Amino acid sequence: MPLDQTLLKILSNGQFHSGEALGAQLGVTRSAVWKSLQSMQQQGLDIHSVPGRGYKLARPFELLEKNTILEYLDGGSGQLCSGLEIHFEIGSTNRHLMQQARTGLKSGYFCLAEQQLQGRGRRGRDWVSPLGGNIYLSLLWRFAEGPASLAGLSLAAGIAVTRALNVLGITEHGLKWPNDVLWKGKKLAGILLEVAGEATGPCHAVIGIGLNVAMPKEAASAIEQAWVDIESIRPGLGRNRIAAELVHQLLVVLAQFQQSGLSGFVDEWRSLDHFANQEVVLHLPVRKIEGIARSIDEQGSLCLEVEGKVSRYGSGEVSLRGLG
Ligand code: BT5
Repeated sequence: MPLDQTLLKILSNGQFHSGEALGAQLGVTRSAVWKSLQSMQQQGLDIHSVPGRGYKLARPFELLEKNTILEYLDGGSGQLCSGLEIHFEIGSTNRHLMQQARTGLKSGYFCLAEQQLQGRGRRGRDWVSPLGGNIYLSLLWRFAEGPASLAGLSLAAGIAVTRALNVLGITEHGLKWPNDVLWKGKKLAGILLEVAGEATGPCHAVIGIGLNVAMPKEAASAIEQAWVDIESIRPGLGRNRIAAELVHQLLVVLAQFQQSGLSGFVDEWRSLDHFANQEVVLHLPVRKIEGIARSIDEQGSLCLEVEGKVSRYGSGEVSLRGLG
């Protein structure tokens, strides 16, 4: 286990620990302890240092634990999980699973990380992924058909996230087409779907979810839109419980999507649509279209009403008129 990780495990009890005691416990010098703490601070973790008392995490921290997450899964969804790995540090959980997919991993395989050094959003954007208590999770799923059959999969994944939030007692959330989970209009989670395979099938998808649980303030300054984390909505929820709920709901949703596609999720998605019937701007690669958002069709395309006529769009970015 890397020194940072072991150190974090000791500090996670929320108590003060002197540099000397930490060094002795880990069999390293005080200066090695200090360097490791400093590097974790640079990665985003809030650590208090008080002369004479030592070091303490600014807030309690629960490291992700594979067995704890698996124990939360009931027999039903647990059987759908083919494996789960947790990394302390990784470039991107999505990229990792896209690469690992070539090794024959089965559907239902998860990768989680405490931090991502190159967390990815869509279209080359970044996902701010500091160490400090958020969830970065990817799931691999295989399909017999080609990528065209996966239209709507990222919308279904959004449903899984909102179902997990419901179970955790978080309400007032909504979905923004195609793939944002909002809470009172602020971005709480993002979904990145990546697909590879033959045009006529088979293909595989990696569904990546970044869910803000406890975002270190300093790292958050890199996010150029309104955001929120679970800690400020409903403090004190354990991260392993949150991760397990997400894993469970994703497994249930993916199993259903594989059988019957988006059809069973369309009404639920519409009921959560944050922009329904609002004046929006749809940003396409070469132009912008202003209209009224009329939610989604059966395939998950955005329905946009312009001068009384509704057209459907399979991709693009939506913002509220006046804001984008
Ligand atoms: C997304 O992209 O919303 C998809 C994010 C998916 C992240 C997960 S984490 C696990 C897996 N592994 C990865 O490498 N990625 C996935 P997009 O719609 O392009 O939104 C990106 C935009 O959201 C950025 O340009 C920022 O404005 C904002 N943003 C970045 N980090 C954020 C954060 N932590 N919380 C809220 N907003 C954020």
